[in-house]
Amino acid sequence: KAFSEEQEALVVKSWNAMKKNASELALKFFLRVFEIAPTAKKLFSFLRDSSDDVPLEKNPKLKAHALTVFSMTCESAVNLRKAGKVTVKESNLKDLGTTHFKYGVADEHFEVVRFALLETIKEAVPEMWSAEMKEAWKEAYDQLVAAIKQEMKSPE
Ligand code: HEM
Ligand code: ISQ
Repeated sequence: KAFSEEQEALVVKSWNAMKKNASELALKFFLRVFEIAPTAKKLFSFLRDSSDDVPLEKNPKLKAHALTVFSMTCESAVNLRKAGKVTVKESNLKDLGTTHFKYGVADEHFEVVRFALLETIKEAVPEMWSAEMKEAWKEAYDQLVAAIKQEMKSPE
């Protein structure tokens, strides 16, 4: 599916506006995921291993992890437009496929995370939010997920 320059611009613009509140955003994103799917908490080793008396917002790995999902989706949007396909650099698709397969991430989880991602953006930049912006993020996320799932299906 084609990804237009306008769609890329909508994703990049909103991500740039959200970055300054990155911490708060990351925490909200994670909390939203666990609100919808409480059992997903068990998938994350750094949450499973941390004792119950360390609150989520104090977990050092949580913020970085949630922000990676945002930045990779944004990066995916840029590359979809530039190259016409998903390319991610930080950690390659094979590694992402392996990690998510190993930790037991299921199809429903990808939908929960997509919903949480879109809601988090909507609340972060209400003045910018539009049906077009939603569609652009959804498309960038869906295509990134399709690429990750492809790798999950054929683990080495
Ligand atoms: C780990 C990105 C979807 C659960 C990771 C890592 C990245 C990442 C970059 C760390 C890579 C590594 O350790 O090799 C993404 C992206 C997603 C996505 C870009 C969608 C576009 C999901 C979904 C779930 C999930 C839907 C399930 C709720 C996990 C878990 C880990 C992980 C459990 C391992 C965390 C740990 O170290 O314990 N993800 N993820 N991810 N992701 Fe995702
Ligand atoms: C998916 N993978 C890694 C980290 C995440 C944080 C929040 C929501 C989804 C995630």
